[in-house]
Amino acid sequence: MRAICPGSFDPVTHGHLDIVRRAARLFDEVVVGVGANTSKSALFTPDQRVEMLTEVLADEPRVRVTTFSGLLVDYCREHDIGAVVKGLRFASDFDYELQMAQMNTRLSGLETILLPTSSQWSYVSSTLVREIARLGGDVSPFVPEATARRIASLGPGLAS
Ligand code: COD
Repeated sequence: MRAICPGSFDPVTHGHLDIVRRAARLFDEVVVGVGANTSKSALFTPDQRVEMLTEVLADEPRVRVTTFSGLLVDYCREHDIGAVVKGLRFASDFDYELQMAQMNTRLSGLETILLPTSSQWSYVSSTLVREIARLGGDVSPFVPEATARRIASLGPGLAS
């Protein structure tokens, strides 16, 4: 079966990568779908995020990375994707993910698999990485090396 790991990935973190790599052990093919979460202010464009994810996941032959827009259920129907894989860190993730999972099932019968975060990445989020980066801190422990370099290259005038 083909599955999708959807997210904003702005930027991709070791927490995201852990979920994608574990999903790739469970499914025949995993699509990493870069979507837009309009409630968050972006650091990178969707195309830049796809580039960074593609580079770091080049060693996973069953994983491919793409952007998607519109409803996730429509994208999955059009691309023969049978399951959504999401990561769970804490109770607030559960509340958010459960509601989306139930809505997606109601909309089209699409199932969601919730994988618990690995303990070493449970506190990592793109939102905190963006904040640390904007305030000039070191994000290299939380993101792949190439992503950290890319964030550093944005310089002091980081996208707002
Ligand atoms: N450890 C484990 N999992 C993690 C970690 C971590 N450290 N960090 C993040 N994750 C998980 C998140 O829990 C989430 O499951 C996934 O990784 C992606 O996280 P983000 O923050 O990059 O992405 P989001 O939550 O902003 O992405 C939201 C989507 C774009 C997926 C969502 O808005 C969506 O599906 N939009 C499409 C429109 C749609 O269909 N809307 C109706 C939904 S019912």
